[in-house]
Amino acid sequence: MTFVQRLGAAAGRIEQRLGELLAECGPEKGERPAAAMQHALLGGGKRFRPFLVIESAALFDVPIERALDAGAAFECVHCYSLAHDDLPAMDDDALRRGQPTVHKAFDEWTAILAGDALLTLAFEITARDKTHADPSVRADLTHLLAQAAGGRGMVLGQMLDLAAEKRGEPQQPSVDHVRRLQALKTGALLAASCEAGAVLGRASQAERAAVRRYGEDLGLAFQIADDLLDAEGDAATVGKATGKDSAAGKATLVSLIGIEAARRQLAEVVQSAERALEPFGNRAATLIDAAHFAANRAH
Ligand code: GRG
Repeated sequence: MTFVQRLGAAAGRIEQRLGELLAECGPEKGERPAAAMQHALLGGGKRFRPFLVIESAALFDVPIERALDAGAAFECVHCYSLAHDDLPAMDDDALRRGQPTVHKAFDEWTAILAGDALLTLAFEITARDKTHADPSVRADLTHLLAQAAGGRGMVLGQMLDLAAEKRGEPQQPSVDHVRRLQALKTGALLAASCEAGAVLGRASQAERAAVRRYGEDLGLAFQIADDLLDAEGDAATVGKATGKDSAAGKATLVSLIGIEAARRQLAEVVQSAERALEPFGNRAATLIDAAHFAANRAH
């Protein structure tokens, strides 16, 4: 099986489980938030974060069935962040995953509430005993996800991004500033997804730290690839508007150091991700493929 086939097969399982979890824990069918949450959560997306949870857990012999719910929780947070990011007050997008964004398909207040409900659903899932039999593992997962999503993680990254775009702060963003912003906005959830697999597998501290380091490099690679796609990709392939960063005068790694240097940095972080997984030998082959996929993706 190629990497893309493996990702696609996992995405099918994840999609199915997300639908089941929405039915089990989400609002009653027919209620307005249910339809909007479904729009935000189902029918598209690479499901890369749950895939990372599943594959990191597999390093520690955790079968996919025992990693699906934790992965689904990470995807709920990711989909909430996309629904909110697309709002007019934030990035103002009409297209996501080749479909109308949630506020275009419904309206703004519904998109805000559906996002809120998805974020909350994520923590309901990590707290459920179906997610893991051991309450200390559930508490660890909940803590990890909250830290990655919150005011020291993704929300702070989004805040820095919007402050730069809408308030011109800081006036001359440095490469370090952009890297920190991106590590928080995109990297925090990706790194935590990898770490969650180690939590599910009750990995040692050293193993957990190695998987985390891999996840941080992967997050950087993912974001540099996103900047390159925005600079070079076309909307039909990427599934959302491109060229937005330069149109908004946004500082990205690409705008600060140029396409060629960004490509070199991308290759370096992929190598660093590979090094982090050396202790796992051949068992880490799929995660190494995942780092290459994140770096070379076309959407
Ligand atoms: C609203 C608190 C809050 C945060 C939003 C995730 C995010 C933060 C903004 C999304 C903007 C963006 C395009 C970020 C770049 C990287 C990224 C997260 C891309 C989308 O993730 P993919 O490619 O999407 O995994 P799919 O559709 O495959 O799930």
